Amino acid sequence: MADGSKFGRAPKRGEIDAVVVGAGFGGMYMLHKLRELGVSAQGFEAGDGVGGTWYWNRYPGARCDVPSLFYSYTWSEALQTEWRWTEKYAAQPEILAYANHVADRFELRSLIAFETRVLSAHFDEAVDRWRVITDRGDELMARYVVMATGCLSTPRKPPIPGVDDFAGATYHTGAWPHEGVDFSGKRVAVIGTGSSGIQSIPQIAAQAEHVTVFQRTANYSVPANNTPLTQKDIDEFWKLYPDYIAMVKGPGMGFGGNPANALAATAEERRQRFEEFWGVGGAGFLAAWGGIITDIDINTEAADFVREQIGKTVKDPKTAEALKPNDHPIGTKRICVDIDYFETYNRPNVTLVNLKQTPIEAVTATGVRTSEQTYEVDAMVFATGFDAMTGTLLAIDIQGAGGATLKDAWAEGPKAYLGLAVAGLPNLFIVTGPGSPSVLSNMINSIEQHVEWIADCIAYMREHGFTRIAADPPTQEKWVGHVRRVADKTLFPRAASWYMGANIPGKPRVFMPYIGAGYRKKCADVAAAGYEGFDLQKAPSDAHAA
Ligand code: N01
Repeated sequence: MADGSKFGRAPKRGEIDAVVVGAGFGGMYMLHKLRELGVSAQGFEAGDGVGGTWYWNRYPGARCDVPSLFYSYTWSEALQTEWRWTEKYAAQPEILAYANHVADRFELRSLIAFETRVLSAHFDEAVDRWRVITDRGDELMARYVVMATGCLSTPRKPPIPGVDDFAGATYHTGAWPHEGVDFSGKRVAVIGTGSSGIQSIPQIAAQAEHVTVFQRTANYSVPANNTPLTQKDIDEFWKLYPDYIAMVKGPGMGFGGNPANALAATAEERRQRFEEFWGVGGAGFLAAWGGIITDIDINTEAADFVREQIGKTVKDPKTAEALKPNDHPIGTKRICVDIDYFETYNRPNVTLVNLKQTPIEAVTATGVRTSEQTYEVDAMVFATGFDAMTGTLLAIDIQGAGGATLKDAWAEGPKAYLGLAVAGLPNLFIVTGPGSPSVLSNMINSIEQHVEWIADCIAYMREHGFTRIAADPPTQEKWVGHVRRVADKTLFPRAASWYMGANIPGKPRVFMPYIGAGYRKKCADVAAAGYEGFDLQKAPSDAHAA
């Protein structure tokens, strides 16, 4: 890693304009924008390199489920033209290489202290600055704090009895060893069949002696139909690019679409379109018909179609039946995109354990015990997900004006105005926070929109001499209510998903991302109206606003 700053560096102390937490795609772009504005900024990153989610999730099979050509920053056309993706859906090493290329090309590394975790941020009202403390002894007084900490960055190992007693090697897909893992000749347990499990199981099965998959909830998955990218694909992309940019910069799309056209079509026409979208592959399957995510009848037809494909693919009828999702509408948990996932169950070295019938009772020193039997294994892979959207933020001791803590503010679930700012925490911004489209959108586009909004806001404050901006509590409350009402019109609340916080015992059940249309326009309108819904102040003591 071409980073001279990470080992043995002296703690950073003193005043700075901004602290940026996290060096994934959000943090890197934020640092670039702040530097452009002439705002001094310090990045802190727990890992020893850039890339965020793509730095940590190095499990075999990790791959983007957004087509690579669209999973790129749009803010530098030079970068867009010079970077050449090799596959329709890029694999993790290629995306991490892209992140490293960006860090080098835009000379971002010198702005980041690596292997450094932010422990606390307390707002000092006397000076309108955050006191930011890290685990490496840094203590900075920053006018602004930008949390670019990612939505899926706190891996979660479930509290199964005996889970720490296992004598063999254990891995979590979200914190995979950088040197890789050789499963040759090993009996491996994989717990979890979300996107990470579904991507990694075929790869692990290709190497290991035996894989036992412990499935609690069967999941919908659509084949990626991944292919190498050809020059023709790239030429096509550039033809579409102006429309794509217009869409990215446009008012912002909502989820769901109009069910009317699906209902007007015949069952045969609907089926044909499912076939067509299945053939193309990928998460776009959910766009086969408007209304899949809002109308249970259309949704059930789509779900039946997927169940039928599983039945056709998996040879053993009992395994096929267990793999058919049946307890939530399709799309209400993140749809998975796979390469040979269901086919993998036709391998002689793969066993599916249906935890709905035979739950896990305990992990022992040598394996996994269910209500039926013990499975002896040499290694265990936890593909058990994350404390999504709030876990990483709540792990930092954040205290705003009057000592109000983020923990208290979010005791009943996350509340953030536009997903960008939290009432009571002045001058602190979240990139793709709860209450914004975030995980339901192309993350890289949403990251760009938030970073640009935050940069514009800081520029505005500096220009007008403001030292404090805070979301107005009643306006935030209205937004939070709106986010919930929009979600309630969809099928999303019917699933016990991580979108709802349902994967973490005790976490409030609140649908966290925003699914409505027009989000970008709303953010732009708020800014154009002088940051409507925010309270802006000037500190008389601070003549030179940072
Ligand atoms: O995590 P998950 P993930 N006993 O929470 C199971 C993104 N992503 O890492 O559903 C047994 O989805 C749990 O079962 P259940 C994407 O947004 C993207 O896979 O709770 N099982 C579930 O099967 C994704 O949605 C890509 O019943 C237990 C699994 O573990 C998000 O990250 C690739 C259990 C967790 O699934 C998270 O995906 C990877 C227990 N005690 C990830 N506890 C791309 O393709 C949990 N489970 C870009």
